[in-house]
Amino acid sequence: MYTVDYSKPQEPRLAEAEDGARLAAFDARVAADDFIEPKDWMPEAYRKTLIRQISQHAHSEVVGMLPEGNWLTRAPSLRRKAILLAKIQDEGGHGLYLYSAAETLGVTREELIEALHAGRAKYSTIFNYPTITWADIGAIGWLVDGAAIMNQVALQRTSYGPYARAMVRICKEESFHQRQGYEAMMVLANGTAAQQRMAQDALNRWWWPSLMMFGPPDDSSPNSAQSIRWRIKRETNDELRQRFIDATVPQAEALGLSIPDPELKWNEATQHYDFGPIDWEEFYAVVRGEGPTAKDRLQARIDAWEDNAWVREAALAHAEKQATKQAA
Ligand code: FAQ
Repeated sequence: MYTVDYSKPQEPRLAEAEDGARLAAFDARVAADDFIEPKDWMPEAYRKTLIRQISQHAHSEVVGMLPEGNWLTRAPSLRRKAILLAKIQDEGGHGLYLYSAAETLGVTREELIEALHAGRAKYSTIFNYPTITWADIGAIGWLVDGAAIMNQVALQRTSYGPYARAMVRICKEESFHQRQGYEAMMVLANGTAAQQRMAQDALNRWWWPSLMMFGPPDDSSPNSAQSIRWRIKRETNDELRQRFIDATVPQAEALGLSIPDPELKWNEATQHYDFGPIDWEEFYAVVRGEGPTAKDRLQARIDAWEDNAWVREAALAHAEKQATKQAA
């Protein structure tokens, strides 16, 4: 069995068994944009990088259900409640596809979940911020799902087959998530003065953390260069962040809301928006587990796992009973 090892796979170190010919064949397949499949030979560092990234992604989806779950009982209408329920359910599904993709690399779901609960595994910084008002639910759909899609569209062509295929379906669902969030913001932004203030306040609080979702700047991103070579990542953190800003600023303008960045300015020469400095100290503090809601989020996951142990036990007992019946 593969043990979850979150130590950094900086450079591909070849074990003796991983001979040059197999590595050359692997590199050629990646360069030809072929998908690598679970039974194919792959360098150990490639496998470790994938387990790290896919499991962090899976954990993000599942922890990401919590900030929105906070508003399920307080959604302003039955329609909004039904939409939010469907969205949160989709996120649980995304977690399951991604855990399944990670399992094809020889790690078990229990090991991955244990690593999350023990604080050894990361999940996206964005889910360590509180959802204070209903507008935060609109802002999450618009900005957080918007940022997630920007990153995940590229991952549909990631080099590992099971991850790429999971991303195709996830992207379709994320697209609906983003639109429903934008539509909720549109209603607030065109509503009463109090609703407009609520929408602006949500944008003010979610804007910078959304930019941080793309990860550290390229010159401080230890994994990017190798992941791009392996075509696990298809674009860099900074490229995707810039694309997100370029797409989102006109959306904010259409809502009549202001992006909370006094340095934000269209640059005719680069054909991109210039933007102000991101507070990377805040990002690293949240990555270290010091985010405003970090402890609550992790505790909620641990409680859910423990309180619902009986469901897993019942499902396993049922499966065993069915297997015995079939064998008889
Ligand atoms: N949060 O060298 P890099 C969603 C870590 S899904 C926490 O640049 P890499 C859906 C990084 O792990 C959102 N940690 O790393 C939804 C690494 O640490 P390590 C999740 C972060 O992997 C919406 C270290 O910093 N999406 O939102 C973050 O090449 C609404 C150095 O960084 C994915 O996971 C961060 N933001 O690039 C659900 C997409 N950024 O492991 C509910 C897949 C970086 O070496 C509601 N993942 N770190 O100790 C990726 O594309 C990449 O993993 C990146 C990071 C781009 C996130």
